[in-house]
Amino acid sequence: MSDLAERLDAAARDGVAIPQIVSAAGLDAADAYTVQEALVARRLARGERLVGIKLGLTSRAKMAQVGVDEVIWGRLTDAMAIADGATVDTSGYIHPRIEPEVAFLLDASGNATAVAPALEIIDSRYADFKFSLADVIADNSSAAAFAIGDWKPLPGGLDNLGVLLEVDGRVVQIGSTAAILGDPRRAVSWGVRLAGKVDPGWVLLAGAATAAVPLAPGVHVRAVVEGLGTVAVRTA
Ligand code: OOG
Ligand code: MG
Repeated sequence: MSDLAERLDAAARDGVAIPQIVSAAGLDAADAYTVQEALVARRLARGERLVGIKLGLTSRAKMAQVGVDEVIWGRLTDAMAIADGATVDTSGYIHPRIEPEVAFLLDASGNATAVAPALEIIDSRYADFKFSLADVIADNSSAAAFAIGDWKPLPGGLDNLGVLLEVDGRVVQIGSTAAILGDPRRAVSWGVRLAGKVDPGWVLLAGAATAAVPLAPGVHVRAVVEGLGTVAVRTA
C-alpha cells in the first residue's frame, strides 16, 4: 500500500492526475484509509503538522456531484491552511474546485468550542475528478487547502443557516447548513468517531453544503454563512 501512497503523493506534488489505482488494486474503504494514513505520513515526514480533520460527502449536493454516497474523512495539515483573505497560487493544482464549509474548533474531548465560515479547495488527484469510494479515501478525500474566517462561540442553532458561495461578487452556489447531515454539529461526532482520536485545538471541516465549483486563477472567492460571517481567498 505504500507504493499507492507514494503515487498519490507524487501526483499531488507534481500536479499531474493519475488513474484510479486504489480501486484497480481491489482495495476496499478500510484498506484505503491505511493508504491515506501512509500518504499523510509522507507529508508529516517532510515537516508538516496535523491541524485537524475534514469530513466529506456529508450533503446530498456533494454526493450527487461526485457519485459517491458515503461520508468520508481526511486529514488536514498546517501546509494546507490559507489565511482568510490571502492569495493562493493555483498553478500547482490539477483541477481545483472550491466549496463553502462550516468549521468547528475542537477541545480535548472532541467537543466543538467555536464555529466559523470556511472555504475548502479540493483537488482530486484522479483524472477527470472521477473516483470510487476507496480511491477518494486514499487520496485524503481530495483535500488540498482551506481557509477559515473568524471564530465565534457556538450559537444556539446552526441547523438552518443560509450559505452563499460568490466568485468575483456573483453568487454561484446557494445552500443551507441543514444540507450537512441535517445539522453541521452532527459532523463533529461523526468526525471524532471516524478519526478515532482528535487533539485540542484541531479544526474540523463539516463538509460542503453545496456542490463545489471549478477554481480559476485571478478570481476572488467568498463564502457567506448566515450569522457566522464571511471568509475569502484570492487566486493567482
Ligand atoms: C471529495 C471530498 C468531499 C466535501 O466537503 O464534501 C468534500 C470530493 O468532492 O472530491 O470535501
Ligand atoms: Mg469539503
